[in-house]
Amino acid sequence: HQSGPRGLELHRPARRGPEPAGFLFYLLIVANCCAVKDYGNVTFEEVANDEPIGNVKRPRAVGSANQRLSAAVHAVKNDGHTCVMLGGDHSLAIGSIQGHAAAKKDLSVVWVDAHADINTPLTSPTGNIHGQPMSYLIHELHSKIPVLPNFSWIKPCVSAKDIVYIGLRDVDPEEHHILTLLGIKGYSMTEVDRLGISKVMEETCDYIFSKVKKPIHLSYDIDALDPSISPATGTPVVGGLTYREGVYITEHICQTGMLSAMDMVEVNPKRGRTEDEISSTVNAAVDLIRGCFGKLREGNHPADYKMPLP
Ligand code: 6HN
Ligand code: MN
Ligand code: MN
Ligand code: MN
Repeated sequence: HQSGPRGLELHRPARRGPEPAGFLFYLLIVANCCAVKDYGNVTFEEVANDEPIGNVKRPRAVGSANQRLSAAVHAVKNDGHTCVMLGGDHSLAIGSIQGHAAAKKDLSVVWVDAHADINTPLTSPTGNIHGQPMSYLIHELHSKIPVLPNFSWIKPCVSAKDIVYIGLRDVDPEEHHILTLLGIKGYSMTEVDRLGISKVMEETCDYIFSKVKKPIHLSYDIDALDPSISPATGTPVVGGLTYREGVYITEHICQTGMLSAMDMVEVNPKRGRTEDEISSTVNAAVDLIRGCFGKLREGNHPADYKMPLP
């Protein structure tokens, strides 16, 4: 998907119908100046007798859905496109990053989230896999991951030094230990407050591009934004990014020219209490995606634009 002068035009269907299986919401993506190809949905299929392993919930269903997602993302990348995943919860980053890494060796990951999502199955306080995706993907944590059914296809594919977190404000003690132990770069909301978002993004890009310009996997959890903007999500946390800080991140990532795939996750209309809460959350997600594909707040015009003559 090329970033065009006006960015992507994304429209939400006027009528809220039944949601396609596997996605908690969907957007009808209409090509404007960008060529957009819809690769369809990856369905989340229930698996019979999917008993917890330890406290890990629904391992077989999540493992198998991610395996199919990984193959789908691999195919999109082999077609040469920038890939956009609309979630769905953040466990989809397992398949999405794995499939991306299968096509592009040496990725950097920019993880925008209130949460670090780096619990191992053994440290997780909840057993929810959406709080664990990073742990399966990082080389340095490989020896800490127990065997789980339908997870054996996963091969660690990112190094701790190639990850940057932005927006953290709800990190479990076990996760904080892992982040410290591996020396993972992160800008919590404290650093966003101290430095401002422009400095955070400048430093983030200096850091990930310090040796070679690696392709970026942007994993954007809508709960990074403050719940006053995006309340329709599973685990809202007060004190988040403003709408403007959230969009600035996407504008900055876009201008690097290195965005290779993005996840837009945890957008969950079922968690909205009013129509306004749902539309505010979904519209923010759309604006973040458009920012990633070249939509500028200063305005855009086609390079070959000609003014009408009198
Ligand atoms: N998310 N740290 C908590 C857990 O259950 O491991 C919360 C995870 C939130 C997940 O942001 O996608
Ligand atoms: Mn979730
Ligand atoms: Mn997350
Ligand atoms: Mn989160």
